[in-house]
Amino acid sequence: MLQPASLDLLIALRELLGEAHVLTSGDLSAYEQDWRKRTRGQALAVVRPSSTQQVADVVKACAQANVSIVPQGGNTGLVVGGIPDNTGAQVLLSLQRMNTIRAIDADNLALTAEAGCVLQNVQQAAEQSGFLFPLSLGAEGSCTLGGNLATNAGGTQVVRYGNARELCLGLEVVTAQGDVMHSLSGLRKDNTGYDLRHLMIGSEGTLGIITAATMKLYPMPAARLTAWAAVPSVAHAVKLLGLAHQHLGAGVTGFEMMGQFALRLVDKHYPQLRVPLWQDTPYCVLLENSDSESEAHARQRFEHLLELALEDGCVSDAVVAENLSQARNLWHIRESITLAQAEEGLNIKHDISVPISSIPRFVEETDALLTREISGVRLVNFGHLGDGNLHYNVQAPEGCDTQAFLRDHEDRVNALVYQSVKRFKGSISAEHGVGSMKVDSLPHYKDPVALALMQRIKHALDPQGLLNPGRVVR
Ligand code: FAD
Ligand code: 2HG
Ligand code: ZN
Repeated sequence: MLQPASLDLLIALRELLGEAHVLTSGDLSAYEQDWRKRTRGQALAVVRPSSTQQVADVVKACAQANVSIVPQGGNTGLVVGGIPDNTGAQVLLSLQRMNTIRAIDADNLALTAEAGCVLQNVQQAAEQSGFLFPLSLGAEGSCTLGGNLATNAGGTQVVRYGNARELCLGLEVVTAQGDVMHSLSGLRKDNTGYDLRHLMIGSEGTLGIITAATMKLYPMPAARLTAWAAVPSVAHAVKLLGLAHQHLGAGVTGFEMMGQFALRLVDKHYPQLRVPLWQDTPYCVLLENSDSESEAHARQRFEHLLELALEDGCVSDAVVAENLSQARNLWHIRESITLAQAEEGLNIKHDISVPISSIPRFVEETDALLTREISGVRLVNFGHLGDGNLHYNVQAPEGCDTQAFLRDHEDRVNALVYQSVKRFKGSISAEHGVGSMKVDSLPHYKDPVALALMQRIKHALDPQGLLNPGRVVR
């Protein structure tokens, strides 16, 4: 039975948005269940505003009723941060109808888009105007620009262009009080006080609701070449990264490493992708080289790099994609690891970063700890080596009951991995955020003064605790 106050709020929301955009019945799993299907919540209502003013009005109505709000974009987040809890008392605010590209300013190399724009649509809009919008990740067909900024998403081009944060010039945000902060300036320089844009980016919907953003564009490179290399060890992959930086300079736009078991899973679940070179090597690397001159220039520099790497022994074999379709297939293999892991069954994810120089020792020591502790454990190690960010995931031993594995081992596995991360001065969340999955671990691994400041900022901006409570900080 709904409380009278909740009923009043539903009436107010329907008046603001219309019946069709305040959902309380039917199949709401797309909004209430997380991408990995590990958690299901229940919302008082799913609301779908179509303008910044409507978002502000919804926030004001919720604030008056003291009802909390969970903002949601594409619901592809991996840390259970964008679904409601199971009380049936929260409003799930979907930004999906706010999907207009507002402007492209060619001379300022900038694009302004609403928060609910799907990332792939933003990339395509940039491309149609002759520009590159470089943010790229496996979920780009369904994640949204607002979600990317709220999580400070990384992806596969960070080594050259940075995270979502580095790409953002300005934001429009609805505050916890329902006011609108208009800061879509597109300025590259503005030192008029605290940078609230950077405070909002990565705040996972706990400080404000992003409704639009102005993002940087780049000239389209003349050529992009992709190579796939077998490397004898993680240390050799790091060495190859150094060589790539030295010989390709800013041309290095992607540098991904994939362990043999991660590729075995892709081969098992998606054999049509024909994973190259994986059977005889512990790790493979996917490298992308962008060139502002020509394809011939790019190929010559790339081949020179790979010759040096083969001579040096840090690469044992390599293939360079001959054309766009081969390059796309190589990237498709890399992007399919998450899906192949999901096909294999429930698993434990870690999205860690340590200084690149420490990656080989981190992997060696943590592999040894886990394999000693849990017999038969399978390690799915892959990720953005160019950024020092690994998805150091753990799959249950073959044939075991995965639910039981998670129940019996998840906390211990997390503690072992996080303590190892701490020893190497790393981060327990490099790109996916904290959400609710890591909120209780954070106090053990974050500087206590930094955490206390975060709590004070949260309280100052959202004193009623209405925006995505229980996520990031408690
Ligand atoms: P959601 O999942 O809807 O929300 C994520 C968080 O942001 C929640 O806390 C939510 O409350 C908040 N939020 C959403 N929209 C707003 C808004 N407008 N204002 C305020 N808060 C908001 N992530 C990476 O960083 N790099 C990767 O390479 C990567 N690859 C992925 C591959 C796959 C196959 C999948 C499933 C996920 C991957 N992710 C990756 C994780 C995920 O796609 C990103 O975190 C993405 O940025 C989330 O966007 P979204 O629109 O789906 O956000
Ligand atoms: C990626 O880099 C994503 O593919 C997902 O960040 C990582 O599945 C994962 O653990
Ligand atoms: Zn990633």
